[in-house]
Amino acid sequence: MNILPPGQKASDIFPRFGLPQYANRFPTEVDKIRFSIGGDLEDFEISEELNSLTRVNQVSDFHCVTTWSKLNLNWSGYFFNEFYTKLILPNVSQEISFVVLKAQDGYKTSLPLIDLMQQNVLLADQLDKQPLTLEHGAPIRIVTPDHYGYKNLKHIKRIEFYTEQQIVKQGFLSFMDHPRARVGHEERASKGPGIIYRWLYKFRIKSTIRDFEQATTEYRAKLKTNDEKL
Ligand SMILES: Nc1nc2c(c(=O)[nH]1)N[C@H]1C(S)=C(S)[C@@H](COP(=O)(O)O)O[C@H]1N2
Ligand SMILES: [Mo]
Repeated sequence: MNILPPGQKASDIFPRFGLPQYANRFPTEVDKIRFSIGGDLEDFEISEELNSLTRVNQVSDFHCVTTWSKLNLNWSGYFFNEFYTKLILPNVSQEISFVVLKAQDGYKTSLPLIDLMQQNVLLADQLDKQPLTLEHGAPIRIVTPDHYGYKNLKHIKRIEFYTEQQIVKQGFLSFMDHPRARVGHEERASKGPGIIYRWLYKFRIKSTIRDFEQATTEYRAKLKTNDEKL
């Protein structure tokens, strides 16, 4: 039996989801795993290096801030902790405390390094033993079950490591990105108690799922016609 965190409800489906403005944005490179590292370190690229890490399978729950949860997702990939220790730390000369995550669709978020070093945080490239699809983060994404969905960045393009906290989101919508967003503490947003956001967000679930589904169907159709023309 899974115990749901405060304010969450189990969902039968695992939809492609996010802020409405991302429904029509898609990753450009989904077949090859390749992303860059930077920030307070010198830039370098990660690709085949991941093969030197231990492959791990993990069953974990996924909690979207809008109150839906998908239980028992079957991920496979690499521990972020091992990734950091083996592939990043040798290039680090300062004390890193903050990580900025950037995606191929323009989405970005951040987390304290200590949150990403938890034992259940993955760089995941498979779901249900299959390579990640366009819907769920191809070719590789972050899975951090103890943080709301919006910290589980899909389509990783770049990971930046910093000694100091950075401002990642500015403007009106910045309140939606809590610096930690821990599900157990109901840290849904950076302003006000989490509980009020349950009610604000849950009315948007259906329309968001529909918008994302429609955008994905159209995009897949376009990919298919392009293929046929070649
Ligand atoms: N690159 C990227 N990552 C993202 C998002 C996005 O729009 N783009 N949305 C976030 C949000 S709000 C949620 S709930 C989850 C949804 O993951 P899913 O689409 O695999 O269900 O992805 C998160 N990571
Ligand atoms: Mo979300």
